[in-house]
Amino acid sequence: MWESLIDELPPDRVRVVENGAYGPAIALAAGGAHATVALQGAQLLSWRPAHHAEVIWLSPEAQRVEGKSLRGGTPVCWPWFGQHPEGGDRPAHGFARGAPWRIHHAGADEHASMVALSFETGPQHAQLWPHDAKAMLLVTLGADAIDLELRTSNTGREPFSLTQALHTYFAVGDIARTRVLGLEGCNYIDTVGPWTRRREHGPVTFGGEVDRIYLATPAMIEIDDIANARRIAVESRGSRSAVVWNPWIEKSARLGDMGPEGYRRMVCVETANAADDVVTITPGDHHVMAATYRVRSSL
Ligand code: TA6
Repeated sequence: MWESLIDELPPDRVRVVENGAYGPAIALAAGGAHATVALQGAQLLSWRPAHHAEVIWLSPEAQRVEGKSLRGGTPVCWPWFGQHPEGGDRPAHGFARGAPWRIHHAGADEHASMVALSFETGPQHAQLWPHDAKAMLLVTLGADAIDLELRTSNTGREPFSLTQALHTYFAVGDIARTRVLGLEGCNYIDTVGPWTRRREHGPVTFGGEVDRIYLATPAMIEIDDIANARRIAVESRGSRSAVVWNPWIEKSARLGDMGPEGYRRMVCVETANAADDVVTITPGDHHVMAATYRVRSSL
């Protein structure tokens, strides 16, 4: 994979597209697969592998708001997941997901197309999170898989703690006919109502709001999208926690941007460093958390 400036690459493989609703984005293509990543928040908006339908869910009511992530896709929760431990008026899921990211480099070879987007903390973030850090999201698209690699570098003089998530909304045919496999035996924090630690005994199924942080998770988790007769594999690196979320009816109504019955067509399975799974990065060091997604027919 050679690195280059985007305008030196074949435009059918990597190109900047101006999307009215979502702002400037990078369109990637490789081997019959297509993906789109918005520059705002480095948010994956779409991924269609060769021979499969769209895998990423984006709300029909997603609206671009400066400083906010769109509803759906893969919001990059960084440099914290959920509510900041010190509370206050800090935004949920950190400040990188709504911020402008820059194109750092891009590349294409006979197998894959990729783009690297970068984000650096600055004085405007000091009140929220007083650390010097750089985040790089590397999106690599092949014919049958997409890899999201989130690299955090400590560019300051003090160690810092980080929690984060690739908060991916996956498109499913019907949440009531969807299961998440691979979490059997894991402990989790149930955050619906008073936070309670429980143990998972079987496939995760959905008959109401589900919002759980699974701990000591395996590298491989699968979404059984029964209605679409497909399995979506979520293979993680640098992560020992995963979030499974579906807002169901009432929370969807409170969120207000899920679209009519949108909750039925999505499930979040998030590769994370969250809750007990906190990362500490010393000056000059870095940490990589990544997820590779693949789809296969389950017929
Ligand atoms: O990852 C699950 C979660 O933390 C839910 O509790 C819900 O808040 C969701 O993220 C979406 O958060 P957002 O701030 O994007 O509305």
